[in-house]
Amino acid sequence: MSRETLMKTIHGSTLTAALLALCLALPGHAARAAGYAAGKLPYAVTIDGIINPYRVMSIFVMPGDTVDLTPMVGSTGRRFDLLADAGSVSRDPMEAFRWRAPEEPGDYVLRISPRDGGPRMRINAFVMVPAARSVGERLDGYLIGRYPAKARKGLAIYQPPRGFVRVTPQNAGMPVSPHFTLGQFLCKEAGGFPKFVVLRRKLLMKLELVLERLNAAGVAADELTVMSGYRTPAYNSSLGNVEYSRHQWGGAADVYVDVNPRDGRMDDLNGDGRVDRADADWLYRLIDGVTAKPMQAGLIGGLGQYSATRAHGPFVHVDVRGMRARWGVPAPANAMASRRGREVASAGDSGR
Ligand SMILES: [Ca+2]
Ligand SMILES: [Ca+2]
Repeated sequence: MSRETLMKTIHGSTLTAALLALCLALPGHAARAAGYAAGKLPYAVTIDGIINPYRVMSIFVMPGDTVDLTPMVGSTGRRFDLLADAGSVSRDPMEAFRWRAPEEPGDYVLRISPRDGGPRMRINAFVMVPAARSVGERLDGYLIGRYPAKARKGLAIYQPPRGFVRVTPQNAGMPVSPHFTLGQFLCKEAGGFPKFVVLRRKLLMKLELVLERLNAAGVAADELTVMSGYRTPAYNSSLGNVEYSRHQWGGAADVYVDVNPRDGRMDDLNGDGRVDRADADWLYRLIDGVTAKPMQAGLIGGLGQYSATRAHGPFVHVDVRGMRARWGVPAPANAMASRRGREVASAGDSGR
């Protein structure tokens, strides 16, 4: 793919003082374990309405899509530049940038930099290959399978994806957020490159929040192990999993903490000398409150907890389906959970 360098520079500035207040209210100032940094900048940028405080973030768009990027500078008067290595950039009357993605699928880079110096924000822009290019159940030879013909409850989040991110050995290691790489979310289906993945920015933001919360709780972890991220419908079906698993829409991850010792299994998070369901319970409870603040309301979703089996250690499922769902609720929380019976009961048909 040609990489004609098209550098567009336009300055942006301002929003309201109210937005700045929101920006300053972002979490990240709690005590953290040594060696971990949340990867946040001293400013934030709203990307299509979602506030991003991270030094690196990703957007997943279709060819020709437009994305609005608005630095949140409040009354500080700071001005910013946006440089894109492809596509076109304009500035709207609200002093926000609008980037139009190129027609050619691929991965591109946007950089937002304060004019008065300071660290830049890097946004990796993945222009997806349209699903319409599929031949049968395959895209460029890679088996995707068939998405459910009917969206669950008619919800838009269950419509088949419009496109897929092409993953090669060259871009699999690309960071998609400060502590996660694109390749971590690949489907576990065997086979060679190119592969394709669907991933949602909200999931990355939620996983970063979880990592931050872990460190605030004294667990010195600079990564989460993603046991399962994206699943193609073909792979999901081969697992015998529920038809509408959020993994198929790139909005779910099964994760555990494996840094001490790094042995391929969950760590002893609750410090009782054993690795078992109680550690998944511990992680579940930590994640349960991660979207409690109004700021994080956009990241709500499902949370489920799983015991170890012969095939895997204990882990926790996290997703950003946009509504609350809970399953595998830890025992001491059951009394509270039964009072929210409908939520727990409804999780069964929409879990994993
Ligand atoms: Ca471990
Ligand atoms: Ca334990």
